[in-house]
Amino acid sequence: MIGARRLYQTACKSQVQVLGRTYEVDSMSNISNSIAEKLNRKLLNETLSPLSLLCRRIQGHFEQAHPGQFEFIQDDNPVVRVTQNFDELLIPPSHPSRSPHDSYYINREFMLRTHMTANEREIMASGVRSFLLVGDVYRRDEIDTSHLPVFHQLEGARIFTPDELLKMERPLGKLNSHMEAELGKQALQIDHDPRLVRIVIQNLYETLEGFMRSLFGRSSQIRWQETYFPFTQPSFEAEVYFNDKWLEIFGSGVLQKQVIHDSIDKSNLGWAFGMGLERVAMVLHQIPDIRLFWTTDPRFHDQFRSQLTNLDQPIIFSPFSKYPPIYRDLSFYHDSSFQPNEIFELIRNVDANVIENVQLLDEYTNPKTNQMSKCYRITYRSMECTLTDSHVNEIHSSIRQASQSLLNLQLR
Ligand code: FA5
Ligand code: MG
Repeated sequence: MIGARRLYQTACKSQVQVLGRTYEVDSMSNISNSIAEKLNRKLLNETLSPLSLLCRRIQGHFEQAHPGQFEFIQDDNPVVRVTQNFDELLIPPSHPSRSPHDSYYINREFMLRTHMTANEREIMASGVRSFLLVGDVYRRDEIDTSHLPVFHQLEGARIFTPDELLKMERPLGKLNSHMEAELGKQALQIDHDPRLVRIVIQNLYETLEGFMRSLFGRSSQIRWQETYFPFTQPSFEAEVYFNDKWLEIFGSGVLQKQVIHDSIDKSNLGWAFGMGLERVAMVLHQIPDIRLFWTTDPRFHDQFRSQLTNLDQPIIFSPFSKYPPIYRDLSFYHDSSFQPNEIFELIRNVDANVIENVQLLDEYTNPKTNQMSKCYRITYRSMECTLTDSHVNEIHSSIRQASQSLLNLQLR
């Protein structure tokens, strides 16, 4: 039933190599060819990638604003145990992100991390209490100009002893009034001292406001809102007003007691945050399509060269080409087991590089027969050349064939 899973199994039989290690394939395995290709290219190690430049800039800010405080760690191996990504972070067994429709499984024991929070506990276990962590993360997702199944996250965390916190307390203990209001909406963790929690939140707020202003400008407008994560309580997300839009930058909160590693005394408290690097780089440089980060065209990377010597140099990307799009529609009948992410994954596996967008145009359920149908419009556009009609027809016909043979869809 699951297309990507079949593609993978035919290609790889009973074992698979991921980043030099061999894993057994089982019924959970669903890593597709297009993901396997991306696993080996480490954008954070390419000096002219706007992502690695952004990481250096972030590191520079933290070293200057909080000297000696944070250890900077890059983790290039996205393979984690399923328990690390979910169970240890208190993500319940029924959570939708655990579904193989949403996440990439190597097998029932190992997966590609869906967020950098998955590596936090092992860093704490190594004795590091205050860190910034970057790496690649993987999620099965829709296809458009701001989503790819692989992106990069910066995670940060800081753990305090009660003594450290009390030394940081302000005479007035005053929180920013907006944070005060947001905090008022959420319950604290049982057995957390509200006085200590306020100091943790004050530090989270000041550290991350300073960080966002260093990225988006001193006078940028920032707003904090309550949100929910299973591994933090209370939890906040922050948005920045940039180019006439509010943009979600990161999620954050006070780490759940059970999430802080057992090697750390139970009286300690800490905060953590997680932020998407592509999203920030796209906004800062006005990069219009997330696929550009993966191009090998030097006309992209050369535009960031001046940041090698001056990281704060503002750079607005100028599109080097806008090749025309070609549209094709894919219409089919399906039953209630149909999952949209399966068709996205199938399309990506036929040729991920020339597909800009897949959009649901129309859906219909026949009231008499209960038969369902959907029509998706696929936008074909290359970043590197003008596509010809016959090339697109070939790809489109492969997609049609694969929809029939792998997903059992009845084409219209
Ligand atoms: C998380 O991944 C949490 N682990 C963040 C966190 C860490 C919360 C520590 C509390 C404590 P979320 O799924 O919202 O949360 O993603 C975090 C950030 O990653 C988002 O704010 C956004 O900047 C970025 N992001 C999420 N999904 C995508 C995507 N598909 N493409 C690009 N960036 C994304
Ligand atoms: Mg979010």
